Amino acid sequence: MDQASSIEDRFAAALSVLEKIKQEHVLTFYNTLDAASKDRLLDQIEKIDWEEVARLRETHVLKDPEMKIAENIEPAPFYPNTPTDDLKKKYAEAEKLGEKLIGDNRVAAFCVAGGQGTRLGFSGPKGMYPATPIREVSLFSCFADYIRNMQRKFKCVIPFYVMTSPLNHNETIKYFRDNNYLGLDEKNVMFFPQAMMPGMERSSGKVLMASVDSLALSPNGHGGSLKALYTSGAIHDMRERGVQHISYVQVDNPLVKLIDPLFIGLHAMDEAEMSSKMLSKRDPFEKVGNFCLADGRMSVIEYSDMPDELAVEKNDQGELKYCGGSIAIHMISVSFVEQLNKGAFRLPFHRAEKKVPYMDMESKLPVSPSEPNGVKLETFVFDALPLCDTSIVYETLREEEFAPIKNADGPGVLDSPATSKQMQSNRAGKWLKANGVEVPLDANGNVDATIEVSQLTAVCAEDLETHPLPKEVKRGAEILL
Ligand code: UD2
Repeated sequence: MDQASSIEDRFAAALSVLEKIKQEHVLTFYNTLDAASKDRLLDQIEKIDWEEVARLRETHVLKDPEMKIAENIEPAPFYPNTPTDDLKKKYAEAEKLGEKLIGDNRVAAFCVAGGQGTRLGFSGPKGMYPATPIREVSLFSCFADYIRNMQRKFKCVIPFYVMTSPLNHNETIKYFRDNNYLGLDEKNVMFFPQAMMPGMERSSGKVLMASVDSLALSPNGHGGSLKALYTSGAIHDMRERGVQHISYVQVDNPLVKLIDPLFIGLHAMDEAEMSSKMLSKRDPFEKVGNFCLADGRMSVIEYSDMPDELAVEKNDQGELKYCGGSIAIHMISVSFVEQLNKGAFRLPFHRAEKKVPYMDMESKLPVSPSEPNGVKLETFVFDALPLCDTSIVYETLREEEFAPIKNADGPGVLDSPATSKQMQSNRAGKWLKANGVEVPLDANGNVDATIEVSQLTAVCAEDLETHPLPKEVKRGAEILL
């Protein structure tokens, strides 16, 4: 809608669209609102694709769409972490190419941080969560330090793009501003919010209201990043800078190798449009997506959609056949995002029944449901993989690269701050050991000390070679490097 349109015209246009799809109840209180609230509500309404909402109400809300798994599924091929003899030369060349691309300012870092972090029970943007074992620096700080390290090493600029959502956008920007952009140059950091989707009432498909002047909105899934990168101008900014490849990471993993020369090089050398890192699944039902070739196309089948009989299937060597777990680390080519957005690309929506807080339309009182009352709809970034002509998968190691913080601490809880901190100490211990330092282990093989290596100091074991190191780490010690 044209900015200059009068508020009356905007209201009339909104009403006409909403009446057609029988969602006009969202304007019930419009006439009682002041000018600012009218504008807020209309603004939300104008940003939503109501035709899509109407379609999804039929296909995904009033019924649970059956997930169709392709007829021909096989495990996806991948580049192993340790190269076989015939791959050694390629890996060496790929690493060189990756380093050249980084040094030539062709690579950007991109973090999707629009999620709500509900499971962790942290009220601020998740990137602000104090993640590391000693200094307790934030997840965003880990990424900023990583970028600073690589910029120093390769004498280059790595612009950092952060996707927020309207729910945490201002707070995220304030955090960076208040903390001097975490040591990065302000002009190389860009924030943009993803789009939102209205929650719908499970049985009626009616859009839920959060208050008299607001819909019950939530972020439209990390798949929304592929559109938001384009509509926000981030892709345009990358083009102006000469950036060709985007290193995509989630906000929750402090161990992620945000800028990885070998992975970047393999992606670029094979001219892939979108590539992924995988790790060997801990067990058949680990909550990570599964890399497959579905009718010959690279795909990730989310853990919740993977049929049990496939998940447990073994290969001839008695190992899990579908061992490749997706940890949501990707390289995405700038030209691929452009090509998607210039065409009419549409990622499939996934349905999740959730407790959606809403306003009771009779009493106007807020309700916090104790049972799932609504349906949230999200798209997933990995659903763009089948749209690629070429997509590669590279195997990483869990102990080197994956220690996500997803759940609040508790006995036996995985992917929590405590498990992540232990894994951060473990990786630091492994790097020290590789440099000749004695490191104590406990009965479970965990490092029996708290060790933190700032990403500014090192992003791999080799970075510690020139750093002053202790001869040994004492049991129970705290070591900060
Ligand atoms: C994701 C993957 C799972 C595995 C795992 C690894 C999905 C559906 N599953 O599970 O296969 O790779 O991660 O850790 O992705 N986000 C947004 N906007 C949104 C929703 C999410 O930016 O609308 C971001 C969020 O801030 C976080 C990331 O996406 O950085 C992951 O989101 P999640 O916590 O919903 O994904 P999870 O842990 O269920």
